[in-house]
Amino acid sequence: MSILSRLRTPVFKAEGMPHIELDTYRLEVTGLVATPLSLSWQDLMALPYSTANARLTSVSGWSVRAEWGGILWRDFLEFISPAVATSHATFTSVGGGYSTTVALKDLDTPRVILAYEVNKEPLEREYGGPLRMVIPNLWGYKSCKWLASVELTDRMKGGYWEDRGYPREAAIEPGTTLDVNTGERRPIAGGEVMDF
Ligand SMILES: Nc1nc2c(c(=O)[nH]1)N[C@H]1C(S)=C(S)[C@@H](COP(=O)(O)O)O[C@H]1N2
Ligand SMILES: [Mo]
Repeated sequence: MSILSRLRTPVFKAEGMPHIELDTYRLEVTGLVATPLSLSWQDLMALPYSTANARLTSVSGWSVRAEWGGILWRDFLEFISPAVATSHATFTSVGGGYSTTVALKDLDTPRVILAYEVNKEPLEREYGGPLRMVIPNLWGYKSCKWLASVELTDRMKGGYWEDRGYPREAAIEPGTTLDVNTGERRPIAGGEVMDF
């Protein structure tokens, strides 16, 4: 059982929970890239491994800190070599039922990660395994679970929650949040939650 389930971190699955086998899993990289890629699990495991200690903070009022393990976005971006016109990335989940778009400038921070581990344990399916985004500086709905494709584009787009009224930019706003790690309600200043 991972730290996330021990803490009873909420499980969000707007589109349901896809069935994914590692043997047939592929991460598609499309759009404004030199060469479109279809990466197998083995291909992903060959990319540089890092960890990022960071919070996932939901607009619905909770925040969880964990040590996410996987491929840092900065390393991934270097590997896929995007075209100069690229300004955004669209993330879509397996089956296509959930998607969200993020500006590359918002992804260009050291703790944005394509995560397949949490606290050195494999990321459970409930929490987006085998592979999810963790973007600690934006509301949690930008951190696409069950990642199936990354499309590089030159524009912002709608998405699952964005089309239902949530902001496309999704900067974390000041307010209060329930710290899932301690069970305490705490004020947040806006932006990535760094102080607890
Ligand atoms: N594919 C997919 N990704 C998703 C969601 C979802 O419903 N489906 N929910 C989002 C929301 S609103 C949040 S806050 C986080 C929650 O992550 P968790 O379910 O692992 O706690 O995942 C985000 N990524
Ligand atoms: Mo959320």
